Formats: sequence, structure tokens, C-alpha cells
Amino acid sequence: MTPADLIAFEDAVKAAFEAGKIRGPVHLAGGNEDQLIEIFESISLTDWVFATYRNHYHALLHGIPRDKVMAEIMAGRSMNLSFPEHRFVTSAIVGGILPIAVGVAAAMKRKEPYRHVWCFVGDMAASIGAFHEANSYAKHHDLPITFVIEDNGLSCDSPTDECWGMEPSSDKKTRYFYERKHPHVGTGKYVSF
Ligand SMILES: Cc1ncc(C[n+]2csc(CCOP(=O)(O)OP(=O)(O)O)c2C)c(N)n1
Ligand SMILES: [Mg+2]
Repeated sequence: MTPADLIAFEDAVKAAFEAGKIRGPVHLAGGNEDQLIEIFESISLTDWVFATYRNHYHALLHGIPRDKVMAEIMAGRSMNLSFPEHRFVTSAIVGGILPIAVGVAAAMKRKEPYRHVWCFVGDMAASIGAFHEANSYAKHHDLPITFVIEDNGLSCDSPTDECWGMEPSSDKKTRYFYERKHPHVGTGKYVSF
């Protein structure tokens, strides 16, 4: 998948949402195409990927067919995309995916051959108590997990640093920065917050 493929996909979702064809919330990705493509070069199709409500790019980059992803979005399940057969799970609860990902990583450690777990979270999610606990457990049990912090500097529309301050340190985490292209939720046509 190229950046243009990803952008074209989100543009199609945006058009369908604005035409009133999607009966549910959507969180569009944008501005992070290059970063995610690079990160997914390290992610095997047999690895587990856990993500947030802003997950369309992640699903496509994890090899899930475009039509399958689009069908779920059109059915109103954008913010909960889950394809366990592709080892891909998301949660719309901020930080909600963290304990699930850590649990799967604990299971993977007992399996042979184990698969790595990649857990994507926003910069606000990386500041909350659930991250601290997940990070601590993963570190002390040396679990095969990497937390990828998707840092757009925003918690919805509030600057994360001003609201939350420092986030806990971790040797299990990596981070990429991007500038958000779309509103936090929706496309700006109906409602945003
Ligand atoms: C437990 C919980 N509280 C509040 C919300 C509402 N909410 C949705 S996204 C969001 C901000 C998340 O910011 P961040 O983790 O940085 O992710 P981003 O949207 O910037 O990618 C909030 C508070 C939620 N989904 N879950
Ligand atoms: Mg953010």
C-alpha cells in the first residue's frame, strides 16, 4: 500500500460518511501515512496488531483486504474494527486495548513460535494509568510487545502536554509524530467534539 492508496481509501470513507451512508462514527486517519507504512515494514502479517478507533490505515497495512475493511466501516463498525482471523483487534475505549494486548502478549510468550504484539495508542492514552500498568507488567514479565505511541499532540482537541504532563517511561515503547489532517471524529460536516 502506498500513501496515495491510504489517502484514497479515507477519501472514500469521508465521501460515504458525508453522503449519510455510514450510520456510526468514523475517525479518519491522515498525515501519518509515511510513518505507518515504515512501522508496518517491521510488522509481520502473523503478528498481532491492536489499535484504536482511528484504525483504518492499520487494518489495510496489516493485509486485510480493502473491501472487507470498507464493508465493516459501511456497517457502522469503523471504531471497533476487529478481524481476529487476521490477528487484528481494536477498541474505541481510550486505553481499553492495553490490557487486552498485554494479555495476548503474555499468551504469546508461552507459545512456540510466538508472535510479536504491536499495540498502537494515542499520546493521551499513553499518559493514563492503564498505560502505566500495561507498560509495567510487560516490562517486568519481558513480554513480546511494543507499544507504538501515535503522537499528534492532541487529546481530542486539547493539547496533551498541557492536560497530562509527562507520560511514564518505557523500554517497550516507540513513538511517531504526525499532524492530524481531519477533525478528531467525523469529517466536520455533521458534528465534532
Ligand atoms: C475511556 C474513554 N474516555 C473518553 C473517551 C472519549 N475520547 C475519545 S478519543 C479521546 C482522546 C484520545 O486522545 P489520544 O489518545 O491522544 O488519541 P488520538 O485521538 O489523538 O489519536 C477521548 C477522550 C473514550 N473513547 N474512552
Ligand atoms: Mg492524540
